[in-house]
Amino acid sequence: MKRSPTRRQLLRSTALAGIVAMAGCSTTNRESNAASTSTTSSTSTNDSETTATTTTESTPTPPESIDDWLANANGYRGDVLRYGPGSQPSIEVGHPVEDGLSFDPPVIEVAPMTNVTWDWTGHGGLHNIVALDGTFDSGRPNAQSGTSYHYIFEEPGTYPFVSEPHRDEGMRGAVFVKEPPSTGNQTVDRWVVDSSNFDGTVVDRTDVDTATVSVGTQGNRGHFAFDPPVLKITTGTTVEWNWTGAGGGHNVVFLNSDIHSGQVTPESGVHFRHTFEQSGTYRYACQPHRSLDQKGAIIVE
Ligand SMILES: [Cu+2]
Repeated sequence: MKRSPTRRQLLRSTALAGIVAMAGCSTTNRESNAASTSTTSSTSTNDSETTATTTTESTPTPPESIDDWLANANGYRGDVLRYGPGSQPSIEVGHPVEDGLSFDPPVIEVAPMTNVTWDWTGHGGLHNIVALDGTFDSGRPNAQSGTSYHYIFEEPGTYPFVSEPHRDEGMRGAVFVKEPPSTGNQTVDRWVVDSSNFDGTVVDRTDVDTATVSVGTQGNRGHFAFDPPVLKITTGTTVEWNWTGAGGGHNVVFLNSDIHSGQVTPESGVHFRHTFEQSGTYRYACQPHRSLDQKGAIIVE
């Protein structure tokens, strides 16, 4: 019976350490407040807790759960639009959708050092762009179409933002900054990096004679994906493309080669087969949906 209070004390001190650590964390993240807070805070635990509370109240508060917060973002259906390294994404400010005014696209994923631009449409009156954690702020709201604001995201992280005049009406968005998914094969990575269902995985089918790719699976803001987007096989393997029947008419057209399925069809079923006799890296797309990033790659060993 002597052990339990000891253990409880231990847990308690761990919890306190957690609070102190969090306080430190929140002050360093918010530069402007950090300066004033650090000069006034003393060393006792009680003061640290008070400081943490004050800091949270006096700055815009990032949401505890980004998913819950984004559930009320106008125009957001769970699709995160990924932009590969070197791209220059732009977000429309004041895009009318069913549930009101939105950012379009509302949620994007970019690589570190990406320059993101917001362009005002002129719809819906005054807008500005304010990061909830204070990282960026376009200043006074403006209604003028042609207004734009940009910010270069250097650090990986999650950056939720709002248009302040419409923050309670769901005009929300977010920028996820992270290193792009990678297979280690640069040719493949560059080709499929924008495809939303690509996560860096190479599906290994080097053990079979026939491998299957689904055409028109969920992704890229609709049923505009190949699954798996990246497949590895050996020479002599036949790949068959199996249409799901979703997403409208698709086809399969290879880059720098005459391999293609020929027809654009919405019907479900296997409409194309190809046996790969030469090793190499093969890239292909669905022609009607190439601009939506319906892309795939085959690595033949
Ligand atoms: Cu397609």
